[in-house]
Amino acid sequence: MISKSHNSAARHGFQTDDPGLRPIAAKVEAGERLSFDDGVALYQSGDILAVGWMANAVRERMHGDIAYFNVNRHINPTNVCVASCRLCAFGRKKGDAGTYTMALEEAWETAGSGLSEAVTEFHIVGGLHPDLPFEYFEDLVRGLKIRFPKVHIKAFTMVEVAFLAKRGKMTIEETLVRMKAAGVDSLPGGGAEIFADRVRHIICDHKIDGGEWLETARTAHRIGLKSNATMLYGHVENDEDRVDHMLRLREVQDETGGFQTFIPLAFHPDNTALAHIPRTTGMMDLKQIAVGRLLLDNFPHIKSYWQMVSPELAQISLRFGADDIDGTVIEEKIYHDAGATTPQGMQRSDLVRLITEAGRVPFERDTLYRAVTRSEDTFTVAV
Ligand code: V47
Repeated sequence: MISKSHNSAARHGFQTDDPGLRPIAAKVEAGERLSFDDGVALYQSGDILAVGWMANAVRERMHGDIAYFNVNRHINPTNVCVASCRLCAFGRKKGDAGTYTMALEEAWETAGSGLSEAVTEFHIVGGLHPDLPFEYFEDLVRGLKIRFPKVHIKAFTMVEVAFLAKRGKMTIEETLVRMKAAGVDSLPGGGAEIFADRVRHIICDHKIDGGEWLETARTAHRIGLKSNATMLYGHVENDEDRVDHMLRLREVQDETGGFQTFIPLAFHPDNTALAHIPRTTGMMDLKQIAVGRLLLDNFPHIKSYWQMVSPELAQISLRFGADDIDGTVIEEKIYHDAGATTPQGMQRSDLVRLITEAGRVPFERDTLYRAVTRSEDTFTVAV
């Protein structure tokens, strides 16, 4: 067990030239919950170092110097999608150029390819395909479990679950129960975007609304499936929309305790219908991590997903509230279709180096944040 050493934030005093941050700092120090107005004030402050200092203090209180990463592989079984989300460059209409749908054998083969070290997680998300039957997804997961019994399957966003339920004429609960029986171990956090209707109508009009996303998460947690939660920022949303999004997540988490990690996702505009929107900046990216850590006091983990914000910024985020930088990924399609210039994947050793050079202690986790130890080309999870 790696000890959690303490604690650089506590050693230095809080300083700010923004008087609006002082009452928030007092609450953070006392471990009090922040309000909606506090969230907006954090966003509106230009003092990123003071906001980051507070977030780092909370992060160190929870995790000491540990920074988590995992060895995972993304699989996107299809890019055919009935929704035409303006935010997305990945989905394509059936029959359009550039569509693909993996045959099951192909998906299983993809799962085992390109590995230099045994992965502990398959992360599976894809388009809302109009014709693929529910059994395709069950068989996909069952086949993976047979071939890779030790690998955790984190599969299908709340949006995919709700779509498959509707198409299969099942309730959300029936759908999730069948997925779990097939071998789904937890759910990724995608499709949350921004919950506010005004924003959702612009960026992803065809998706389930915010209330349905949260209800699907509640149901997953109730039947014993953990999940993550994302927030897509840097498009047409404002500070209030982001704070509202996080407080709605916090409310569900108070009820269920089923969310593991909050992941702010930086909007990539290239090749989307919102291509005129400029990319997010470093200040904005760091702010999301820090405000997320401060508002989501009941979320155990805040992930700075290196694919989204660059390895360099993910590394710095480890001092601005993040305790996790995600994984090796191996092959990423969704952001690369939208212009991401980050590598498609990283080696385990690259992640360890990023974390170590940030002065943190690398901790390889499985999807449920249990310690992973390696020998040769296999691994063991501490239970
Ligand atoms: O829901 C789509 C986002 C998400 C774009 O749970 C875009 O560990 C930026 O959920 N620019 C899917 N973002 C990915 C996802 C995820 C990723 C990493 C880790 C986890 C986890 C979950 O990608 C979608 C959407 O919010 N997305 N298009 C775009 N142009």
